[in-house]
Amino acid sequence: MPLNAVFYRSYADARKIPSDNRSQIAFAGRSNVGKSSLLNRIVGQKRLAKTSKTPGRTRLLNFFLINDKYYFVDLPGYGYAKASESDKRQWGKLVNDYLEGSESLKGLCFLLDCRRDPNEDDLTMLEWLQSGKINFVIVLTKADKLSRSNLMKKSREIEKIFDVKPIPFSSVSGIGKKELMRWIEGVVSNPV
Ligand SMILES: Nc1nc2c(ncn2[C@@H]2O[C@H](COP(=O)(O)OP(=O)(O)O)[C@@H](O)[C@H]2O)c(=O)[nH]1
Ligand SMILES: [Mg+2]
Repeated sequence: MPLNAVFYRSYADARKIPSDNRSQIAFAGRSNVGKSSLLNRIVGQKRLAKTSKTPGRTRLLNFFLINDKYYFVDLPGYGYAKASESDKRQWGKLVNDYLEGSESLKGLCFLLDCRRDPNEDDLTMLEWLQSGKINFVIVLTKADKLSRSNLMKKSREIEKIFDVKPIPFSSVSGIGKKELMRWIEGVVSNPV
Protein backbone atom coordinates (compact mmCIF):
# COMPACT_ATOMS: atom_id res chain seq x y z
CA MET A 1 0.00 0.00 0.00
CA PRO A 2 1.48 3.35 -0.97
CA LEU A 3 1.68 5.86 1.84
CA ASN A 4 -0.22 9.07 1.74
CA ALA A 5 2.37 11.65 2.76
CA VAL A 6 1.99 15.40 2.99
CA PHE A 7 4.31 18.05 4.29
CA TYR A 8 2.86 19.29 7.58
CA ARG A 9 5.09 22.00 9.05
CA SER A 10 8.65 22.91 10.00
CA TYR A 11 9.64 23.91 13.50
CA ALA A 12 12.63 25.86 14.75
CA ASP A 13 11.55 25.32 18.34
CA ALA A 14 10.99 21.84 19.74
CA ARG A 15 8.43 23.18 22.23
CA LYS A 16 6.09 24.12 19.39
CA ILE A 17 5.68 20.69 17.77
CA PRO A 18 2.17 19.18 17.49
CA SER A 19 0.75 17.99 20.78
CA ASP A 20 -1.82 15.65 19.23
CA ASN A 21 -1.62 11.94 19.96
CA ARG A 22 -0.16 10.88 16.63
CA SER A 23 3.03 8.84 16.93
CA GLN A 24 6.21 10.33 15.56
CA ILE A 25 8.92 8.43 13.73
CA ALA A 26 12.12 10.44 13.40
CA PHE A 27 14.93 10.13 10.88
CA ALA A 28 18.44 11.14 11.84
CA GLY A 29 21.94 11.05 10.46
CA ARG A 30 24.73 13.23 9.28
CA SER A 31 24.35 15.59 6.33
CA ASN A 32 24.43 13.89 2.97
CA VAL A 33 23.81 10.41 4.39
CA GLY A 34 20.77 10.08 2.11
CA LYS A 35 17.97 10.99 4.49
CA SER A 36 15.84 13.03 2.11
CA SER A 37 16.27 10.43 -0.62
CA LEU A 38 15.20 7.67 1.75
CA LEU A 39 12.11 9.59 2.83
CA ASN A 40 11.16 10.27 -0.77
CA ARG A 41 11.68 6.64 -1.67
CA ILE A 42 9.56 5.22 1.11
CA VAL A 43 6.67 7.59 0.45
CA GLY A 44 7.03 7.18 -3.31
CA GLN A 45 7.31 10.88 -4.07
CA LYS A 46 10.31 12.38 -5.79
CA ARG A 47 10.32 15.73 -4.12
CA LEU A 48 8.59 15.49 -0.76
CA ALA A 49 11.72 15.96 1.30
CA LYS A 50 14.09 18.23 -0.53
CA THR A 51 17.17 16.37 -1.65
CA SER A 52 20.21 18.41 -2.25
CA LYS A 53 23.77 17.96 -3.29
CA THR A 54 24.64 20.85 -0.96
CA PRO A 55 24.60 19.40 2.53
CA GLY A 56 23.49 21.28 5.62
CA ARG A 57 20.49 23.11 4.24
CA THR A 58 17.84 21.69 6.50
CA ARG A 59 18.05 23.31 9.90
CA LEU A 60 14.53 22.66 11.10
CA LEU A 61 12.39 19.82 12.40
CA ASN A 62 10.35 18.92 9.32
CA PHE A 63 7.08 17.13 9.98
CA PHE A 64 5.27 15.04 7.37
CA LEU A 65 1.82 13.62 8.01
CA ILE A 66 1.55 10.00 6.95
CA ASN A 67 -1.83 8.41 6.19
CA ASP A 68 -3.31 11.09 8.45
CA LYS A 69 -2.21 8.80 11.26
CA TYR A 70 1.39 9.44 12.26
CA TYR A 71 4.28 11.77 11.53
CA PHE A 72 7.64 11.33 9.93
CA VAL A 73 10.05 13.83 11.45
CA ASP A 74 13.04 14.76 9.32
CA LEU A 75 15.69 15.91 11.80
CA PRO A 76 18.35 18.37 10.65
CA GLY A 77 21.49 16.55 9.50
CA TYR A 78 24.57 17.08 11.61
CA GLY A 79 28.26 17.28 10.95
CA TYR A 80 28.21 19.73 8.10
CA ALA A 81 31.85 20.83 8.15
CA LYS A 82 31.23 24.35 6.89
CA ALA A 83 28.59 25.19 9.49
CA SER A 84 29.58 27.86 12.01
CA GLU A 85 30.06 26.99 15.67
CA SER A 86 26.88 28.85 16.59
CA ASP A 87 24.93 26.94 13.94
CA LYS A 88 26.26 23.68 15.34
CA ARG A 89 25.24 24.67 18.87
CA GLN A 90 21.80 25.63 17.65
CA TRP A 91 21.51 22.32 15.84
CA GLY A 92 22.48 20.41 18.96
CA LYS A 93 19.96 22.21 21.08
CA LEU A 94 17.08 21.78 18.64
CA VAL A 95 17.65 18.06 18.18
CA ASN A 96 18.35 17.46 21.84
CA ASP A 97 15.24 19.36 22.95
CA TYR A 98 13.19 17.34 20.50
CA LEU A 99 14.59 13.93 21.40
CA GLU A 100 14.34 14.55 25.13
CA GLY A 101 11.05 16.42 25.01
CA SER A 102 8.72 14.77 22.54
CA GLU A 103 6.25 12.45 24.20
CA SER A 104 4.98 11.14 20.87
CA LEU A 105 8.36 10.13 19.50
CA LYS A 106 8.01 6.36 19.27
CA GLY A 107 10.82 5.30 16.99
CA LEU A 108 13.93 6.59 15.32
CA CYS A 109 15.59 5.50 12.09
CA PHE A 110 19.28 6.17 12.38
CA LEU A 111 21.06 6.42 9.05
CA LEU A 112 24.67 5.48 8.39
CA ASP A 113 26.36 5.57 5.00
CA CYS A 114 27.40 1.97 4.30
CA ARG A 115 30.73 3.11 2.90
CA ARG A 116 31.81 5.18 5.88
CA ASP A 117 32.77 4.51 9.43
CA PRO A 118 30.61 6.13 12.10
CA ASN A 119 32.15 9.45 13.15
CA GLU A 120 32.10 11.10 16.57
CA ASP A 121 28.67 12.62 16.05
CA ASP A 122 27.28 9.27 14.94
CA LEU A 123 28.71 7.63 18.03
CA THR A 124 27.24 10.27 20.32
CA MET A 125 23.84 9.69 18.80
CA LEU A 126 24.16 5.91 18.97
CA GLU A 127 25.20 6.11 22.59
CA TRP A 128 22.09 8.10 23.37
CA LEU A 129 19.94 5.63 21.43
CA GLN A 130 21.43 2.72 23.31
CA SER A 131 20.34 4.29 26.57
CA GLY A 132 17.04 2.66 25.61
CA LYS A 133 14.62 5.59 25.75
CA ILE A 134 13.13 4.86 22.37
CA ASN A 135 12.93 2.14 19.79
CA PHE A 136 15.49 2.57 17.03
CA VAL A 137 16.77 0.92 13.90
CA ILE A 138 20.04 1.44 12.06
CA VAL A 139 19.71 1.91 8.31
CA LEU A 140 22.77 1.47 6.09
CA THR A 141 22.18 3.89 3.24
CA LYS A 142 23.47 3.88 -0.35
CA ALA A 143 23.61 0.08 -0.33
CA ASP A 144 23.80 0.13 -4.13
CA LYS A 145 27.35 1.49 -3.79
CA LEU A 146 28.76 -1.69 -2.25
CA SER A 147 29.04 -5.23 -3.51
CA ARG A 148 26.81 -7.75 -1.79
CA SER A 149 29.69 -9.28 0.11
CA ASN A 150 31.04 -5.93 1.30
CA LEU A 151 27.57 -4.91 2.35
CA MET A 152 27.19 -8.11 4.40
CA LYS A 153 30.58 -7.50 5.94
CA LYS A 154 29.65 -3.94 6.90
CA SER A 155 26.33 -5.10 8.23
CA ARG A 156 27.97 -7.69 10.49
CA GLU A 157 30.49 -5.11 11.70
CA ILE A 158 27.70 -2.75 12.74
CA GLU A 159 25.74 -5.52 14.38
CA LYS A 160 28.77 -6.55 16.38
CA ILE A 161 29.45 -3.05 17.67
CA PHE A 162 25.91 -1.86 18.36
CA ASP A 163 24.06 -5.10 18.91
CA VAL A 164 21.38 -4.14 16.39
CA LYS A 165 20.95 -5.74 12.99
CA PRO A 166 20.99 -2.90 10.46
CA ILE A 167 18.74 -2.66 7.43
CA PRO A 168 20.67 -2.11 4.18
CA PHE A 169 18.80 0.45 2.10
CA SER A 170 19.12 2.07 -1.29
CA SER A 171 16.97 4.90 -2.52
CA VAL A 172 18.21 4.07 -6.01
CA SER A 173 17.29 0.38 -6.15
CA GLY A 174 14.64 0.36 -3.42
CA ILE A 175 16.34 -2.45 -1.53
CA GLY A 176 15.43 -2.39 2.15
CA LYS A 177 12.23 -0.42 1.71
CA LYS A 178 9.90 -3.27 2.65
CA GLU A 179 11.90 -4.21 5.70
CA LEU A 180 12.10 -0.63 6.90
CA MET A 181 8.36 -0.13 6.36
CA ARG A 182 7.64 -3.28 8.34
CA TRP A 183 9.68 -1.89 11.20
CA ILE A 184 7.91 1.48 11.03
CA GLU A 185 4.47 -0.11 10.85
CA GLY A 186 5.33 -2.30 13.80
CA VAL A 187 6.26 0.74 15.86
CA VAL A 188 3.25 2.88 14.95
CA SER A 189 0.75 0.08 15.37
CA ASN A 190 2.19 -0.95 18.68
CA PRO A 191 3.86 2.09 20.25
CA VAL A 192 5.46 1.64 23.66
N1 LIG B 1 23.94 5.91 -5.08
C1 LIG B 1 23.13 6.43 -4.17
N2 LIG B 1 23.14 7.75 -3.92
C2 LIG B 1 22.31 8.25 -2.98
C3 LIG B 1 21.41 7.41 -2.25
N3 LIG B 1 20.73 8.18 -1.39
C4 LIG B 1 21.16 9.43 -1.57
N4 LIG B 1 22.12 9.50 -2.52
C5 LIG B 1 22.83 10.71 -2.98
O1 LIG B 1 23.52 11.28 -1.88
C6 LIG B 1 23.42 12.71 -1.89
C7 LIG B 1 22.76 13.20 -0.60
O2 LIG B 1 21.43 12.73 -0.54
P1 LIG B 1 20.30 13.43 0.33
O3 LIG B 1 19.13 12.53 0.30
O4 LIG B 1 20.08 14.85 -0.09
O5 LIG B 1 21.01 13.41 1.77
P2 LIG B 1 20.61 14.15 3.14
O6 LIG B 1 21.53 15.34 3.27
O7 LIG B 1 20.94 13.14 4.19
O8 LIG B 1 19.17 14.50 3.09
C8 LIG B 1 22.63 13.06 -3.14
O9 LIG B 1 23.55 13.35 -4.15
C9 LIG B 1 21.86 11.79 -3.44
O10 LIG B 1 21.54 11.66 -4.80
C10 LIG B 1 21.42 5.99 -2.55
O11 LIG B 1 20.70 5.18 -1.98
N5 LIG B 1 22.29 5.57 -3.51
MG1 LIG C 1 18.18 16.28 3.40
